[in-house]
Amino acid sequence: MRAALLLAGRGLGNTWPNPSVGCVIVKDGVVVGRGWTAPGGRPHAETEALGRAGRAAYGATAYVTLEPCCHWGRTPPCTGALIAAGVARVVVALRDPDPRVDGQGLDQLRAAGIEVTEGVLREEAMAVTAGFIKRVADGLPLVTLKLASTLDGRIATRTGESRWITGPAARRAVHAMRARHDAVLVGSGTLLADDPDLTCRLDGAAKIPTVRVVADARLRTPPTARLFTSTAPAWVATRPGHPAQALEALQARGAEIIEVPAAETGAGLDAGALMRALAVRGLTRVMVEGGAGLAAALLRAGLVDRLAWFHAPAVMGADGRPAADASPLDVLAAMPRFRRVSAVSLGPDLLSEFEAA
Ligand code: AOF
Ligand code: ZN
Repeated sequence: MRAALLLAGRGLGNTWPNPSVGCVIVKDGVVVGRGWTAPGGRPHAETEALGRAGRAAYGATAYVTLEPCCHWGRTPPCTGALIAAGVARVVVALRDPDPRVDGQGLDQLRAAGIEVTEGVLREEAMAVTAGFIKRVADGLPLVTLKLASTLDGRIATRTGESRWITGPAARRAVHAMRARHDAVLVGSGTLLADDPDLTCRLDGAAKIPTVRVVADARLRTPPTARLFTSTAPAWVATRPGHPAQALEALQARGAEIIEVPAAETGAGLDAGALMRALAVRGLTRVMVEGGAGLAAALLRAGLVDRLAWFHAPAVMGADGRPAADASPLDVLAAMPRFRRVSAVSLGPDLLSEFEAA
């Protein structure tokens, strides 16, 4: 199952709206087939592993990180494939919360005389499958907020200079992080300041294109933005009511417009509605790369599941721009808190990763 979980990790960022699943088939103590969910979400992990195992799957044990599907979707059910191959035992980490499956896959396997074990390395499987589970169960994507700041939490000088605070190793790690997410999201301020293309540039990464999303209530994104020079999808989320001409100018550049209600405060979009709109479109894992306004809105709304904070060994001072904009806070009890799950040195910088506490 640990090997299957590692395989599932390979598909992260590549399988939305589907989960990334891993499957290892073992016969007489020997691995005869391995598979993980293919780019775009199909074929499923079990089909891939069974294809490699061939006739060796007969009488074998299949270790799968998620309950095999039992519905006819765009591919035939994996339960049918496991049964047809003559697999003797199926070990599953997690139940699939998709209402078309949700325990029925396990029932079908048992009814066919296959021995089923459930719940092996469940916690670890939850961590890999968290984005898909959140989309299905809560209608929200898993949100990772990435920040790169000085030790005193500053992301740019008062004149807006920000390139570069962290070193090359940290910046490469950011590209690897993008690769494990379905989409990268920035606020329009960051887009206007940096004109980033937000693609994942990483040697050797076989990756479906990462979706780039701009949260842009005021529709400030210019049709000339570098975002539109790449063929990877570009989505612009904005409030309703902008002139059709302005929307069409962006659509002509390939942008997909997503209408989201404005925040009640009047500044920006409603953060919860924005995230729900992204989940409805199938996104399971969204990485937020700033700026400070968007970061603050998401933190305030309790929508940040994971925090990836790069600290450069430098101090800017109080006139530098903060990582998250001032959000009025009178009592410590109201402050969003996180639990650190890892810390790693990247050249001179430190990457700490946190989960919502
Ligand atoms: C598996 N193995 O590797 C994955 C599964 O649209 P379809 O037909 O591809 O079905 C998508 C659903 O299949 C998805 O919502 C989830 O329940 C399951 N994903 N199942 O047995 C896999 N990726
Ligand atoms: Zn399946």
